Amino acid sequence: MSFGKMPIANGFLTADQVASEYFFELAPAFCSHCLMFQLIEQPACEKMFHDSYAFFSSTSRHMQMHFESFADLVMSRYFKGRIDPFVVELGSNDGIMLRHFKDAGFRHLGIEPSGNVADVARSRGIQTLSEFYNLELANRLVAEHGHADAVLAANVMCHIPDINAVAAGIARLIKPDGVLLFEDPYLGDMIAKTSYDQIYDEHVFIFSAASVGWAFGQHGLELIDVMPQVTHGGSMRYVLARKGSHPVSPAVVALLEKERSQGLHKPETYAQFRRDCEASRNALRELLESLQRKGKRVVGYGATSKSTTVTNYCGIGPGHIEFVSDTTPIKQGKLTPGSHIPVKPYEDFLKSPPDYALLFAWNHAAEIFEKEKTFRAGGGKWITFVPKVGIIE
Ligand code: DWN
Repeated sequence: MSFGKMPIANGFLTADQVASEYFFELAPAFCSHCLMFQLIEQPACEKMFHDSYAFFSSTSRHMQMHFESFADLVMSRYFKGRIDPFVVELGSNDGIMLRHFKDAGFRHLGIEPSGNVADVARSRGIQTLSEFYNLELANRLVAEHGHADAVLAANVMCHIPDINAVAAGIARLIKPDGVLLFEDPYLGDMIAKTSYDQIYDEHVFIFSAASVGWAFGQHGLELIDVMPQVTHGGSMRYVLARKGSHPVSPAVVALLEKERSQGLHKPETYAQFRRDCEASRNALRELLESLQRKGKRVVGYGATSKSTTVTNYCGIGPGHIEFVSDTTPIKQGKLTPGSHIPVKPYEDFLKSPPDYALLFAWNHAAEIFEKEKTFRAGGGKWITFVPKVGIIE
């Protein structure tokens, strides 16, 4: 299916950059052979991940707690009995997870190609290299640091188009009994909730247990455990190890069966998903247009990467939304990619609360609703679009 012409999801821009804005066709596809759901065309990595990358992981308090518990799990379950373990994290961003390994005194290394977020990690004393991960880098790491006990990645693996180069690099880097743990938005959740906004330039793959098992199986790695996560609107944590080195949890077998009963292996499921996306787009546009006709003020909440797909696919612009509020300084004062809605600091939302707030950061709903009780109490209403378009009165 095609979502049409799309800009870089995190390509927040100034007015003078509008004329030269880059677009590509956002068109995902499903392969019934390897069961992968992926983009057909992806912009060059350097267009997306660079020294002014706009997303800093530590902007959410709930995500900080999530990564602390991820690190605790690795230390308590996978470091047990190991002498001087070494952990490598791919796409370590501002060090939100690795800081816990550093604080506990473990050997650690982050690989983060976006220089600005990597600098934040380095300033916190977290060992970080700004490079793209591949087999060549894996060879260098092994020569300089030895093999890793655990390789971690959170919301990163689905961003790397050359999955074979990364899988080969991980197979090279981990010890014979080492593990790979990674988590990403889960295909089963995206299909069930019509959360099509998970699809954008950075997310070249939306994984399932079946597609992960197939892709990493090509490199001698086997899925040994799976752990569903509530983060990012429904994610899956995958644990892999060298084939035969660890027992396979019954949770893997159960999830593979569940995916078949959900029809994730069938092309018809994706044909229905396309119809669901179209219905969601029409409903959101109609809702925003009716509010516009009534003269209501609508503000977007969270200038997320995901919202780039929503605004561009649904044709939402400054006529529908006055501004998008976001706490990230690098996004403020800029325009949203493609749709060119001004992004303003959160203080503007507080100063002049709108009639309606369109919850672009729906994956952080629990944290945001808790924080925004005054907005609700003052008569403000939330608009959501996942799993269904509607107003929360
Ligand atoms: O995979 C990815 C995920 C993990 O993070 C990346 N490709 C990029 C990014 O995706 P996203 O931009 O859709 O992530 P979030 O976490 O949904 O973005 C939330 C945005 O909302 C941030 O810009 C921060 C902002 N925010 C806010 O203004 N007030 C967030 C919260 C919780 C808030 O209270």
